[in-house]
Amino acid sequence: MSSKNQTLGEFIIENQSAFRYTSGELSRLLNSLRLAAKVVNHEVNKAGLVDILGAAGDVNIQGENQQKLDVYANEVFIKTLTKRNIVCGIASEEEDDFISINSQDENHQNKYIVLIDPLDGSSNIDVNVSVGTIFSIYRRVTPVGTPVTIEDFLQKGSEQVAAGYIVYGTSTMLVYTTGHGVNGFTLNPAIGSFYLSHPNMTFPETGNIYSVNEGNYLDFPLGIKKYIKYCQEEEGDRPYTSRYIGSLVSDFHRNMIKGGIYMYPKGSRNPDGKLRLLYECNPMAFLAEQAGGKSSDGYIRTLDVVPTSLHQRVPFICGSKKMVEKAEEFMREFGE
Ligand code: P6P
Repeated sequence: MSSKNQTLGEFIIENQSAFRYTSGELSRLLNSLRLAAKVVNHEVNKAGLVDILGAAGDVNIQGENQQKLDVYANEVFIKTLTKRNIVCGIASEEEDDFISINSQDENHQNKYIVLIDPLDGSSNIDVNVSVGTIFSIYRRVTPVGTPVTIEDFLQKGSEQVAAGYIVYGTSTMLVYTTGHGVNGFTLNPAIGSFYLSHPNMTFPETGNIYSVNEGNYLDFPLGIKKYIKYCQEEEGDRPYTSRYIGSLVSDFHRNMIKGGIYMYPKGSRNPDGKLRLLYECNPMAFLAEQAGGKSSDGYIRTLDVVPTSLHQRVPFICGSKKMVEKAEEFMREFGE
C-alpha cells in the first residue's frame, strides 16, 4: 500500500499489518533509524563547515583510519537505538564486538537485533562525494529476556526481517524493505520529513553500467577479468559504461535505478573480498532480490552464505539479474 507524498511514518504504520510479526516493535525500530538518519544527515551536510572532517585518530577493527563522521554516525545510531529500548543487540562496523542491550526491565522482551555500517564510503567524506548508512535487522534466535549471544548475529542473510540504507547524496534518501518490495523516501530538509518518492523500486532486468575498482584488475579472478572484457566489447548494447563512486550505497542506488552490476571480487590484498557480509553484503543483497535483482559471491547466493564471524568479508557481485547471471557464467567457466 502506498500513495505518492506519503511520509515514511505514515507508510510504516499503513504497512505494519502486512508484516508477519505485527507488534509495532519493528515500526518503532524503523522510526528510530529514521530519526538517527536525520541527525547524521545534518552533520554530513555541513561536514565542510565544522571541525568534523578528517580522521578521528583511531583505527577500527578493519584496520581503517576512523573518520570523525564515522565515529559520530556510529554513536548516533547506537545511542538512538539504545535510548529507545527497542533492540536487544547491535553490531557495527565500527565496534570490535557486538553490543548487548539489557534494558532496565528485567523482563527484557525486545526481540530484534540490528547490524549497521554507520557511514559507508567514508573515504569520500573529505572530498564531498556521497556516503551512506546501511542497516540489517533480524529477530533474535536465543531466548527472549537473556543477553544476546554471537549466535543471534551469525544468521544467514535469508533470515533478515528488514534491511535498508540511507544515501547522503544530492538529496538524502532512505530506502528499505521488510520483504514486501523496496521503497525509497526522500528527505525534505525544510520540514525534516521523509516522503515516499520512489515506490516499489525495481532493478531493470539488465543494464549497461558496470561498477568495479579496475585498479585491482590484475588481482581479479580470471572469470571477473573475462566478464570485464565482455563488458568492454563492441557488440549489441556494449561496450557498457564504467561507473564507480567508491561508495557501495551510491553505486548500488544508481544501478538499481538505471540498471547495472556492482562487483567487489577477491584479490591478493583482499583474499575474501573487501566488503563485510553481515552489514554490507547481506542487507544490499536482500534489497537487490526484493527489487528483482540478484546477488552472489560468483557461485553462492549471498543470502545463503553461513556466517562464521562478525566482520567476515565475502566477494560480492550484485545488481541486475541478467548481468549478475552473465558474470556468474564467466566465473563458472573460468573461475579463479
Ligand atoms: P575501494 C567503502 O569503504 C567500501 O566499503 C564501499 O562502500 C565501496 O564500494 C568500497 O569499499 C570501495 O573500496 O577498494 O574500491 O576503494
